[in-house]
Amino acid sequence: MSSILHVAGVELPLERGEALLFNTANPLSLTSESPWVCLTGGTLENTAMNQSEIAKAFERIADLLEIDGGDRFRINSYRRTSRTIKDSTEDLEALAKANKLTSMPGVGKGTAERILQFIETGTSDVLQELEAKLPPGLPALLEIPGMGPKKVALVHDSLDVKSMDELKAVIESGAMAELPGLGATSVKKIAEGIAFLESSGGRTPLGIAWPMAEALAEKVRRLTGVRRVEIAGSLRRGQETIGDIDILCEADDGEAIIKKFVSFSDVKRILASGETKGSVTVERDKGKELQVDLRVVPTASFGAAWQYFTGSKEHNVSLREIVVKKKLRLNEYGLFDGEHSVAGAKEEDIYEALGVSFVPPELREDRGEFTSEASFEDLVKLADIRSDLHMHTIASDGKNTIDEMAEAAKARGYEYIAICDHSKSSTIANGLSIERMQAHIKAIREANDCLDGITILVGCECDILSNGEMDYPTEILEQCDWVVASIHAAMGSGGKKLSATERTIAAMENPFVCVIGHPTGRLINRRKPMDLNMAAVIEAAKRTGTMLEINAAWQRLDLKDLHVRQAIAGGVMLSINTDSHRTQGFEQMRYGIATARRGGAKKHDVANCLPLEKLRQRVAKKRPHVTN
Ligand code: DGT
Ligand code: CA
Ligand code: CA
Ligand code: ZN
Repeated sequence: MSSILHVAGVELPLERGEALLFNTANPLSLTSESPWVCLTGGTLENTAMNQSEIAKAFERIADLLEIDGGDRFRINSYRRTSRTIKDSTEDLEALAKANKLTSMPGVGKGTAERILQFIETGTSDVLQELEAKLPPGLPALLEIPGMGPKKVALVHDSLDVKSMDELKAVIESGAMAELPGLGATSVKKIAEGIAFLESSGGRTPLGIAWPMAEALAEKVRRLTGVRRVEIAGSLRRGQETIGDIDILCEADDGEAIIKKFVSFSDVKRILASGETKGSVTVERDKGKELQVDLRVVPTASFGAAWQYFTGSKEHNVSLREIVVKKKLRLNEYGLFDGEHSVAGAKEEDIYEALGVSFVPPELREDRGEFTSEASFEDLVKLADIRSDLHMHTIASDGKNTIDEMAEAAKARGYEYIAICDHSKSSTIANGLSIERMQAHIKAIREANDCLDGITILVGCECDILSNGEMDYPTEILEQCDWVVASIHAAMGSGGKKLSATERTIAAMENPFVCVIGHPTGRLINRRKPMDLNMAAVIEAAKRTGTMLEINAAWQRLDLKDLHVRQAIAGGVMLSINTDSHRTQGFEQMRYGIATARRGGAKKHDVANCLPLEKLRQRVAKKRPHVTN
């Protein structure tokens, strides 16, 4: 079973038990006064919980009830309500306001009251009672990939497991594998899930941290006496996950600024409050906190401090070697020759004074940025992007119409887009049957004819089946201007005929396949990448003239930075797409750009920086030539 999770304007199909884990990477519990409730732009929602959060809360009640050994009928009823809410095209809040919640299928008076309670308070008595009743360490086990409520209930009832540590103990002792219906393989998977959870749980995905950092930076910017505020650290470098947020502020009275900073309404805990540095935590998710460091520096040191606190540490260490060779001294206050300051106010001046090129923040990882081969010219940037070539509409699992997506893309200044709804085998994602796809193609062409100022390409996101074949026949694919081919099912490929690498390469052999969507299938902090031989994939991409996607959805960032490097070195063209399921999803392009830049991608490496005619030529090159 699976569900669709809505986060920050993106929707992801999830397998059972995954939703809650994902939950931990999502600041669902931010209150309505928090400026970053709407993560990828759009309007501020003035309710304690939005629709998808409420749907998830119902799902959680069902999960907890199931662990508690609750009544089957009740459990199913909560799950059904969750699905109803999730699938509802009507605005839950509007329904609630109009007192019409009971008009939804299967929603009675009691359920309506619970929904209302969630909207108004962000929680419900039922949920709180369940959480209080179960051993406190038990619900956390649901976050382990591979552990659904049934298994949690099983280990609790049979082995009296009440916490993560106790679960680890029964895995160690072999007792868990003895339980009916489990066995060594599934226990091994759960053990891997625990290891994965523990290794990745602490860092915050870029797409969560970035809007939070911006909102906080903006608050600091509005304080009196503040001249300039910038973001530093791993966030400025566009790293896929963030340990803590670093903010730099130019002002004279540091202590006064820090005092105000640590008393922001968002602050959960104050870790430090001094004359130049304040360190706090803000709530990222129920129980999870994200650290934010603010440093206040004078004008003369701003550039030096920005350079220093942008890091990475490894980049700074390498830079220091150059500094030492020049018999200079560099710290967060400036670059010095003896007592004389050589540079400090501007970051560029520091690099210049050291005789090296200014290194774009995304490339400050000590991955060869100081070598003579390094070139930063034409590194791709947001302004170079002319289109988005992977998005969904209400035809499959998106939330907006073709027109709405096109209008939003036009408003962003795009010249063209490709509508790429799911193919027939993606039943979870309401994939289009051949008949529906035929009608959809017509609808896209019509929308294109009616709308000026942007070209809407007919596209699809066609599943790569487990045997490596495409989910649509040639007669559909050849009608598409743009075909994204993706693996969505049977990722494990254990026991299957073809490996993920073989499936991917088989898809690339298809002349209509333009690009491989989210090539490794990973979900940051949640699902490991498929076991893909990247070198072989890149080689085949080059040979067949197929592009590789940088899926910009922050949950994916797939290809990731190092793969981008590898692909470019292999002469493969990239396409940076947001895979948007609603108009707000377009905002995520910046995460894809950051990833591309970290991989050293230049404007000419990116397909959606091409004018439409050039893109069409590239697509045509791979296709069979009709001669007559
Ligand atoms: P994060 O927070 O783990 O995602 O990664 P960063 O890079 O943001 O690291 P953070 O927040 O600990 O420190 C911010 C920057 O400050 C870091 O990138 C480089 C600089 N920095 C911190 N500690 C040191 C250090 O011991 N030596 C040098 N050279 N730089 C440091
Ligand atoms: Ca940091
Ligand atoms: Ca820090
Ligand atoms: Zn997609």
